[in-house]
Amino acid sequence: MVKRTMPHLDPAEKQIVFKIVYFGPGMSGKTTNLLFIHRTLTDRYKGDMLVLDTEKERTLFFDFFPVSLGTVQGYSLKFHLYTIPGQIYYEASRRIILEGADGIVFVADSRVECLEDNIQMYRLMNENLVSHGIDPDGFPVVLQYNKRDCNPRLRLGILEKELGIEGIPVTESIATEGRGVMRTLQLISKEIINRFRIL
Ligand SMILES: Nc1nc2c(ncn2[C@@H]2O[C@H](COP(=O)(O)OP(=O)(O)OP(=O)(O)O)[C@@H](O)[C@H]2O)c(=O)[nH]1
Ligand SMILES: [Mg+2]
Repeated sequence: MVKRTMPHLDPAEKQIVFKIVYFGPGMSGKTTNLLFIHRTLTDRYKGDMLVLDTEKERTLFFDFFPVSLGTVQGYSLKFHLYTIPGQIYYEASRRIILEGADGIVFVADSRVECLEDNIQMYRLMNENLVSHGIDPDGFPVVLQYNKRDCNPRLRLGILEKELGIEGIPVTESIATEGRGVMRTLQLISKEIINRFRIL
């Protein structure tokens, strides 16, 4: 049976919480995306950022922070942003962090030598979703081609073609400069809210 994901409704607190997970291979720029978002938002919209067990730039469990995005019919809308550890042997952590996700930003590494890592991690992500009872078809995912400043780089469209996922929303970014980062967050938020409306 395919489980429907639901955001976390908290009538007592009058808030709706959506969970967004930044997924992707090791070193693709997931933590860099979150750090930029955290720096960019003013205090009114964000909570503290939690960066757990980071050693030499690698995420060993997860990064997290909450974002507030105004109110809808008296409910405050919150997004909880998480990153997963991209190193291949942290599969168990990825599985735990993905639980209850309402949407995913897949941060791909545009360097040509990363083609296989991107494909492998995307497939692992889909297997992970299925293990949580979620059908990857129709689940909100934005594909972010990060590191567009690197050369030689993957041409746009190659991952969608290799993975058979044509039609998914795509962004380009240079997370270290913040380019494309907020646009990616806007896109995934929109995807999640649109889906929530029709559920
Ligand atoms: N040139 C370039 N470097 C980037 C870009 N985004 C991130 N980086 C660099 O890539 C390295 C890895 O970035 P992280 O954000 O730590 O990668 P991650 O995806 O969180 O990696 P894990 O936690 O190991 O899964 C860092 O040195 C970043 O500065 C980019 O757009 N261009
Ligand atoms: Mg990281």
